[in-house]
Amino acid sequence: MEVKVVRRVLDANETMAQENRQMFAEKGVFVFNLMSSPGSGKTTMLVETLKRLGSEIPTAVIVGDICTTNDADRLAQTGVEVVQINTDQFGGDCHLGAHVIRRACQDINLDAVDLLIVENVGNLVCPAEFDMGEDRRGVVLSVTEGEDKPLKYPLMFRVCDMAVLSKIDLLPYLDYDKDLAVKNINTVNPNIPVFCLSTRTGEGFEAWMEWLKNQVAAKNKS
Ligand SMILES: Nc1nc2c(ncn2[C@@H]2O[C@H](COP(=O)(O)OP(=O)(O)O)[C@@H](O)[C@H]2O)c(=O)[nH]1
Ligand SMILES: [Mg+2]
Repeated sequence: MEVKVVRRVLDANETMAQENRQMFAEKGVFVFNLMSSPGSGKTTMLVETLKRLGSEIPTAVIVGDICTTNDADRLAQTGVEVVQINTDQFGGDCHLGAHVIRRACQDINLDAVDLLIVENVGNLVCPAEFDMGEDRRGVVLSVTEGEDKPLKYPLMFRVCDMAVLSKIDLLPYLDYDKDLAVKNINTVNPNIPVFCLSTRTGEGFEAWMEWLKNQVAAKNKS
């Protein structure tokens, strides 16, 4: 019985995700869903990304958290349009479902943006199960989380198109095997690029920015 209920929730989400995908295609918006456990550095990385993008690509951000507008406030300081979703209004969900994204898009002028970035609720499990109609998914894993997390939470790494190994400025202070972490990510998903970067020092940022810009350009061409 319970399994059927869960199935229905996922089916309903899938239907709405396809409708979202159609809407994003019609509007010519590339949608990137960024996921990770809480505190791995998503907001910090996005703030730096938006600063570096400047006016090059018109961008909007949807940010999900259970409570507070802290992240939206940080992101809005870059000047981009930001919509905060607090999932406690939707039962405290640990992820952003397709219906929530649809609702948030009503507050964004999709005709005016080419890139929509979604910072998902901090969680390495649930967000991986919910398609929102995005074009690409990314996962951030910080070096303080241990090398083994891709093996422990494989679905998240399997559904993603890229991964970021964040906070590499901390490596000198840690007993952490960066190569093993990258190997574990590629064991779960052999084809995805892994960007090792630090928002603190800017190391590795160019490669990630280039990947993002190429993805947006590829969608605009198609
Ligand atoms: N040393 C270091 N700290 C970072 C880096 N990126 C983020 N942080 C810190 O990690 C904490 C969590 O970052 P935040 O962006 O809020 O993570 P989120 O929960 O994934 O959005 C904050 O205290 C950040 O200052 C980094 O590249 N290096
Ligand atoms: Mg955040």
